[in-house]
Amino acid sequence: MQELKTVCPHDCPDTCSIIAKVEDGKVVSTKGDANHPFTRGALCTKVRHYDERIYSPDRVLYPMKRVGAKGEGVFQRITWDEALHAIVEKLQNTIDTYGGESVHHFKGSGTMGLIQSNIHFPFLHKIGASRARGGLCCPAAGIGWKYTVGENVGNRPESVAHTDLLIVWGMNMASTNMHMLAFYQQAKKNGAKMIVIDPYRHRTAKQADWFIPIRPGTDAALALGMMHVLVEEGMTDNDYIEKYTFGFEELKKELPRYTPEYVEEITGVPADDVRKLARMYGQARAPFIRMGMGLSRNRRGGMIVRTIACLPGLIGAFHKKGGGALMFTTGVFPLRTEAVTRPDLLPKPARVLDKVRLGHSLLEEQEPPVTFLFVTGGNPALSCPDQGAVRKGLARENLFTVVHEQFMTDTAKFADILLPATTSFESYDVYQSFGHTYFQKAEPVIFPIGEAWSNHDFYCALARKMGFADDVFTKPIQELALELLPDTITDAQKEAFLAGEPVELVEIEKFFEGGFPTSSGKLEFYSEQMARDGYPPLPTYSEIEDGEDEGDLHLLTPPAHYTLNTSFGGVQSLREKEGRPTVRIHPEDAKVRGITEDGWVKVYNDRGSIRLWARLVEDAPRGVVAAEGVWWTAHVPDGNPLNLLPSDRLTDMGWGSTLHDNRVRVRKINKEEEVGCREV
Ligand SMILES: Nc1nc2c(c(=O)[nH]1)N[C@H]1C(S)=C(S)[C@@H](COP(=O)(O)OP(=O)(O)OC[C@H]3O[C@@H](n4cnc5c(=O)[nH]c(N)nc54)[C@H](O)[C@@H]3O)O[C@H]1N2
Ligand SMILES: Nc1nc2c(c(=O)[nH]1)N[C@H]1C(S)=C(S)[C@@H](COP(=O)(O)OP(=O)(O)OC[C@H]3O[C@@H](n4cnc5c(=O)[nH]c(N)nc54)[C@H](O)[C@@H]3O)O[C@H]1N2
Ligand code: SF4
Ligand SMILES: [Mo]
Repeated sequence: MQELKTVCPHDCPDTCSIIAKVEDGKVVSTKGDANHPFTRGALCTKVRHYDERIYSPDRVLYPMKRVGAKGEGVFQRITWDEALHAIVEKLQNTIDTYGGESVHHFKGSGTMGLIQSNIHFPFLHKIGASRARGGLCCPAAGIGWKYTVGENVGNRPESVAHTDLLIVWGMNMASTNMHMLAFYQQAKKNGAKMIVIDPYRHRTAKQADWFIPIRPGTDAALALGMMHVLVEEGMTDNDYIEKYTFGFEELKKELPRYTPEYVEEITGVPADDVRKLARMYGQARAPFIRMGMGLSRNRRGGMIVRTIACLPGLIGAFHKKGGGALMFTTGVFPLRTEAVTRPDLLPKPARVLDKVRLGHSLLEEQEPPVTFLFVTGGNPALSCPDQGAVRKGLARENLFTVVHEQFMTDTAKFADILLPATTSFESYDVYQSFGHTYFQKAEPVIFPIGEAWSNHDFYCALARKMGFADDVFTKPIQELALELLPDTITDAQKEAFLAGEPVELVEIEKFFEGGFPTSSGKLEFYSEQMARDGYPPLPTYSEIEDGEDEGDLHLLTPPAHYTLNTSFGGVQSLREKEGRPTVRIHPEDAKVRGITEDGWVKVYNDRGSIRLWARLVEDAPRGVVAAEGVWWTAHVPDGNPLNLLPSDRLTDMGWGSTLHDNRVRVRKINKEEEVGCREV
């Protein structure tokens, strides 16, 4: 038996260091690595029995070609050689007929490894394929944060151990960032308090000292109301403002209208609570705000994050031990990702398509049309909004789709050629985190299962078969990894990296030495860059006309505790723990719809209709319903995916998804409809 080190590849801020126990070439168990400074030996429930995912009966083990209808999932085994040959032939034909831009790619967040998740880029650049902009997750959050702070860095997550007040703003930390919450537990022992601001009472909210339910999408108004009270009641740190911030006088002129009473009208948070919150924040020694990604998944998302990021600037919290704020840590890594992405291989600027609007790109008239689609590490037939359009697009007979996957996912079933992918336990990569400051390399701990290839294996082989001789396609992956390292790396850091230890290259505190990493060197209440980019230069709450009457309830689509996006749908034990595809609805909202007890209901709007198990609980305030998790269609009662309901509208910044910003109706299902409702 061997104990081998690896890293969790999933799209999670915690990027855990894992120790895999391997016996006779098989992973028999997984545990956390106690030597990792941030994750400290703990793994979440999802990854604690990762062998179940690696050896799942749903794994794709061999290359296959489709012999059934698109979406049906009937395939015939072929060899890798045959698969590559078929892809190259079709690709060349497509490029000759329509040009390189008729080729499109959906890159998901299945692996966060810097090489495996980027290695398709040099290949796509070479053929001049269409490029994707934006993303499902949270591009608006990154952009909004940077307008205020300058870089995607914040206060060290571990430092929350020294806070006296943690505000968890739009994040279900207990499910999605548990290691940072563990640092807060140390502060709690010393009397710290936790406030959660979220539209619904999730796991983390239930642990909070104070849960503040807020109307979705209105957080900028709440933050501005807090600023109003801080200024009015003289709780600001004026020396700090003078030294470290830009544009306070302009901001001050905006604040009078954000009275707690006006803020109550917008947010639903009672005026007295707005005052109480502002006072708790203003009087705390070192308050820390942890913002979640979901906070930005709405039409005001970027501006919300930009506005909340201003709050610590008013009281000097960014420079207090235990205080400040955090959105991402991504900006702390000076790694040379262009060694893998190779923008220099792009012959000319290529057409750009919105990732969030995949259905639109596949269905609506494009010049040239999209006739070839690669999917790597993603499951757009479940994860993208406006599923109706996505699935119709994927079903197009004149679209050739290549899916490289670990599992027989909903998307895989639409593939013309389906290729088996390794898991991170079977492949090499380098990981940086977006929730802590360490990066780490991981060697494979077992041989590939079946005939699985890594993304690197696949795209390099395909490039060579296309006749591309560039060195990125031929050099060993270990060499590529070394090219990611910056010149500034010390010998000791390099040695630790090569030994597979977590390495911190730059201390995050450096970014705040003497100021902020913005162009003015200060935290920007007023942003000239925003004005240049066509946004209001000051923190703002803006009204949005809905314009469409899609439903009378606001739908939230947050993460589930026991799964991660769609990546654990193939693990039965986790699915069983999660229970059923559920929608939480306030008992009063249920009652007026004739629903008096928990049971299957129909949730629908203009885009689609699905079945969910209604749980009548006061976790959801009136007017809001929450459906956690994205279930595979094989595990939902009528086979209809949740993301039929959200629209493909974009965020205010960064072409992100607005998955938390949709309206639906809920109704009881009739007796005859129950027949189609298989028990799951
Ligand atoms: N309703 C609802 N919708 C959501 C969300 C939600 O919470 N609710 N979350 C949204 C968010 S935040 C995100 S980031 C997106 C995520 O959506 P996607 O980016 O589509 O990610 P996943 O659904 O996790 O699918 C990742 C797939 O990649 C495969 N994979 C993993 N590693 C590798 C690899 O190394 N190589 C290859 N070839 N494949 C691999 C996995 O098996 C998995 O099927 O979903 C968004 N959609
Ligand atoms: N267990 C588990 N862990 C995960 C994932 C998972 O699916 N399961 N997904 C991973 C991925 S890809 C990501 S991006 C992260 C996401 O992790 P989180 O940031 O925790 O989750 P989000 O969906 O982004 O939404 C977080 C919270 O934002 C709230 N919210 C929505 N709209 C608003 C609003 O307008 N205002 C406020 N204040 N709150 C709002 C939602 O109700 C939800 O509780 O988690 C990662 N980790
Ligand atoms: S999903 Fe997140 S918490 Fe779980 S093991 Fe991976 S990095 Fe750690
Ligand atoms: Mo995400």
